[in-house]
Amino acid sequence: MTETTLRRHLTQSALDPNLIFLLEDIASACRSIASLVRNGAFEGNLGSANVENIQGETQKTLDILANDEFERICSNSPRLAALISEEVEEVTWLKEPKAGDYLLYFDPLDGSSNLDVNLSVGSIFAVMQVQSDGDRNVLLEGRRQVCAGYALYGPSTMLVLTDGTQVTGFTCHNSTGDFRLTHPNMKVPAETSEFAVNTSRYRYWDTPVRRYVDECVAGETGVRKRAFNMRWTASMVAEIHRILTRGGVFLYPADSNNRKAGGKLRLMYEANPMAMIIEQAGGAASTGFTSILDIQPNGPHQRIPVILGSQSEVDRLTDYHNANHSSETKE
Ligand code: P6P
Repeated sequence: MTETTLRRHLTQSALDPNLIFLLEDIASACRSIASLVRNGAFEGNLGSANVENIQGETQKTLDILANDEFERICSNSPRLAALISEEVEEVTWLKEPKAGDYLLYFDPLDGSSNLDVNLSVGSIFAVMQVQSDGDRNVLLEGRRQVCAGYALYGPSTMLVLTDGTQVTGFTCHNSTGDFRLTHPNMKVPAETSEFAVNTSRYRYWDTPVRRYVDECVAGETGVRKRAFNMRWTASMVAEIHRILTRGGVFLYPADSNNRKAGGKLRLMYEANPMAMIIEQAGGAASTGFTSILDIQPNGPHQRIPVILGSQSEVDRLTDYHNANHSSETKE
């Protein structure tokens, strides 16, 4: 059987050819980043670049190199008007924006603190469109994303993307380097017994999050009447891929320590693309109170609370947030 390549899959879709060109450029950038990551030790790229990014985080050398690959490879896409990168404070305009031109939002190397310990990292991207000729507004809500995806640099290099019709996974063939369809129509299992959260932040958590995690930890003797498992890989891409594959819920909620900053994860190039993927796969994505894709951004690097994954667990968490909010407002 002839395996379906990314090119065949995209050309069989109803996508605008210019969007297909862009998605193929993104795939090329991810393939190049995979090589940089796997050869990082040989090229002295694993360490810190001793530079702080807009996020106030010390950049890894590979953070910068990955960003450069996205810029170098994607900037030639014929209708790409602007790049919005986690690693760059300002929006990079490539051309005078015309209605329908593409806007590329990306986190070039997410989870890069895992590099030095040889654990999975990834790239995350989302594509939206210029709304009218000359319009330089890039602060569009996630519902306007025309496609979103991620690359996972794990035991294999995978590209997972959605064009708003389904979620599709491709694996990079180790010898030929092309992405081949391996995971058609990915769906988040509705039920799960696995949650992902950084439990070391327990002391900062609000009541609803503590309630949810306490109930999971209570297991068979608690209200959930079953055992739960916990995972935390410090790489959002790896967590989301696991959830897409076997279910689960991922939490990086607002807490007393990050609330002033808006949360930990960034809306435009982490939460929004993952929310689109998870919703397209039958799951849900919330801040605890609001669907992430409905948030009206206030800046390109805005942070946001993130709860996403299996629908039943996200629903439970939003119920707990709303119940707590109601009881607090009555006091
Ligand atoms: P913590 C990586 O820095 C990241 O943005 C996500 O990929 C990951 O889920 C989270 O932050 C890890 O956060 O608190 O474990 O360092």
